[in-house]
Amino acid sequence: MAEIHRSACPLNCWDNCGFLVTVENEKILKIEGDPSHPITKGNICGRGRMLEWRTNSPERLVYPLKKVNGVFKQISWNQALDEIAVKLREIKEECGSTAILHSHDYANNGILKNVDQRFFNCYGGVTEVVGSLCWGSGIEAQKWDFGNAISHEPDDIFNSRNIIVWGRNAARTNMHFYQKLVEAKKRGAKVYVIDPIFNATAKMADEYISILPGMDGILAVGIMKEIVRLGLKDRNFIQHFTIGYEDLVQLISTISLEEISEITEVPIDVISRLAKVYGERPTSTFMGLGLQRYENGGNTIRLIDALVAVSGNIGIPGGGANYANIQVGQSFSLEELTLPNRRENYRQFPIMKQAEEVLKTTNPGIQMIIVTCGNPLTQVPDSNVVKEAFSSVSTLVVVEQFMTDTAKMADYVLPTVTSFEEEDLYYSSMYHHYVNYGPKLVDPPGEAKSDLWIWTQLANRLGFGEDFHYTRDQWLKMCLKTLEEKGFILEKLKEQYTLDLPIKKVPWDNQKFQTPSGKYEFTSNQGKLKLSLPAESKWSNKELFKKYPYSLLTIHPLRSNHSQNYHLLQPEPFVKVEVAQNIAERLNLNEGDEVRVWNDRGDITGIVYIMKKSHSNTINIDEGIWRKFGGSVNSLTSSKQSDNGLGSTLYDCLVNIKKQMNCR
Ligand SMILES: Nc1nc2c(c(=O)[nH]1)N[C@H]1C(S)=C(S)[C@@H](COP(=O)(O)OP(=O)(O)OC[C@H]3O[C@@H](n4cnc5c(=O)[nH]c(N)nc54)[C@H](O)[C@@H]3O)O[C@H]1N2
Ligand SMILES: Nc1nc2c(c(=O)[nH]1)N[C@H]1C(S)=C(S)[C@@H](COP(=O)(O)OP(=O)(O)OC[C@H]3O[C@@H](n4cnc5c(=O)[nH]c(N)nc54)[C@H](O)[C@@H]3O)O[C@H]1N2
Ligand code: SF4
Ligand SMILES: [Mo]
Repeated sequence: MAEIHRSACPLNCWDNCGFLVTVENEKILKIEGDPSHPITKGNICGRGRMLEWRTNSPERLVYPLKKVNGVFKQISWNQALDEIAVKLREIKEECGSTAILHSHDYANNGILKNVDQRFFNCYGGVTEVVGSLCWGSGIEAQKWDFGNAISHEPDDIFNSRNIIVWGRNAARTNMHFYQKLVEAKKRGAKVYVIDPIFNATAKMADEYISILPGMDGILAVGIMKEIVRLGLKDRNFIQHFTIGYEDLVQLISTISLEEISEITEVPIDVISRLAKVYGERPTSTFMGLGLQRYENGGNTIRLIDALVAVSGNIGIPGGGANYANIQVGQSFSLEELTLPNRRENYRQFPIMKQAEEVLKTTNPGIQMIIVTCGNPLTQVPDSNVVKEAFSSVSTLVVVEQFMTDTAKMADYVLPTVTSFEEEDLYYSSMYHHYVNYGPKLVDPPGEAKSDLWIWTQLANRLGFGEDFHYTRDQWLKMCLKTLEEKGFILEKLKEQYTLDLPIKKVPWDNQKFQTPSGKYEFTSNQGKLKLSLPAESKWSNKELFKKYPYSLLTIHPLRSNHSQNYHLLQPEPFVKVEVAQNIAERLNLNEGDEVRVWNDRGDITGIVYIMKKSHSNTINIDEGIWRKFGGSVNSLTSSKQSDNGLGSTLYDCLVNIKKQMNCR
């Protein structure tokens, strides 16, 4: 008989939805939204529904595999784990433990997914990846300005008079925020979307502002100039709760509104109108992560934060510089779980530069890469270099559910479970403050095992098994240690399936910031605000712009979470090259034409679609597509780091495009 169980979405996403999962005869039949979830209220997206297929797919990896003479052979778990353990022991003895690179991302929001870090720390410490392809420069920027990157609770949007959606593709990537936007608009709020692409969120907005990619910080300067000129600044907030305002005043005097309009390609009257919108408090700003994947990304977020501060929209209901909500992740006792003090030695590579570092670093050189919760061959920038680096090491181990581009390159592939096959807690530090519980609902197919089981088995073989001998409840309680003191207990979460964390709902309402000065810092110890440009633009690199006159964005796909769903889609996916109308006109491109897009790093071919209202000279190819379907688009992107060091510059990318001759 079919039974319906409550559960949760494990995907790396803003929304962290509650699920109702139908199970019959030990099989997942259907995934729907849980109407009782306080935020996600029964609505989920196709990526969530497709987890049924991710679990039941005949393409699932179900046995450990070893590559012998270029061909994968099924082996036993004992053989796989024994051989990997021997290598780990030998490498540590001969070269030191940092000759191992742990390459990972955050493909699964389960808290126990962090146990891999405990394993590597207890092993002695390895080479770790630091920074983030995703949101790194924005988080760092908000830490400089506010001391932390935290957002208003979702329903606070109903207190806003105006809502600015700045570089967040809400209708596609953050559906419950989008639903709240629609509701807020119905209740009378005005919605403004600033984005180079006229996306589905722009369609519902009161006004769409199109901008040259990477120039948002300069636009924020223009808006601040107008706020000051029109006498709309919040004198009281600036005087009592901030430092460094004089530096900001000096900075905005170095550029004219005409210059700003020319650089950003936003008309002066629009800039002026936005100043009035900010002055008409409360105005909330919802920044997306698209904004900061540029070399100037940190400074861009800082200038937008400054705009929110100058206009007096910080610490008030309906306001806020909403970017991420890392107080969610910070609530857990992750150090209890990961044991960073157990490292005897460690080394760090910036995540975007991991491949270059593998190729050039010595003493010790990387002897082995272990990949968890990531698909670096498609997701890490400059993927031709990633391929070279990952083929250069003697042993590549990939823990996976499917034969991805990265898994294909591995020497050992270890099959892991999906979220319905193990128990975990799911949280996302991107949007809301609820944690969800996901019980184990079915057994895994074949010999697939949980990541936790794999680390435990390897730890047993390497002599630190006692650090892994806990029950699931004990593991989960370990993560909740500090929260339990505040009455947030596992038993209650298991009973209710979702609980809200005891965290700030309107950040900075007491005007006490977590910065060194305790104030909002226009000027931080880390540096002053600047007028900075992306690395690849007509204003910053004229030579490059002559060769490559178009900006390439590679935004998140509608129907896939990064690379996780492409192989499950019908009809089979292909590379869609979306071009601005002016490019189509200039190059005489029609929808359906095959084109080649290239730069010095690589090239890709795909089929033309025309974006009728988007910013001139902009191209988009959604990220995540596998090699067998024509990817990866990351063969074009740059591995440069952002200005504050922790972020990627994935969207800071100039390319050229050409119609392919039909030689068939
Ligand atoms: N469907 C779907 N949803 C997802 C994901 C997914 O893969 N698929 N991934 C999840 C993850 S991990 C993340 S990080 C989030 C990301 O969520 P978002 O931040 O919404 O996603 P992005 O695709 O990075 O792009 C956001 C928007 O930024 C715009 N943009 C790019 N450059 C600029 C610029 O210079 N200025 C301005 N103003 N806008 C710019 C893009 O055109 C796009 O509309 O989405 C999550 N949700
Ligand atoms: N060009 C371009 N590149 C991008 C981006 C972009 O906007 N443009 N976005 C960047 C962003 S925001 C992000 S967050 C990254 C995401 O990069 P990744 O996290 O690497 O991408 P995913 O495709 O989500 O997942 C990687 C793999 O993890 C596996 N996996 C899922 N669950 C588990 C599990 O429980 N255990 C293990 N061991 N594996 C599991 C999946 O099968 C999948 O193959 O990509 C970045 N790359
Ligand atoms: S991918 Fe995001 S929106 Fe879709 S079901 Fe999962 S958490 Fe919800
Ligand atoms: Mo991300």
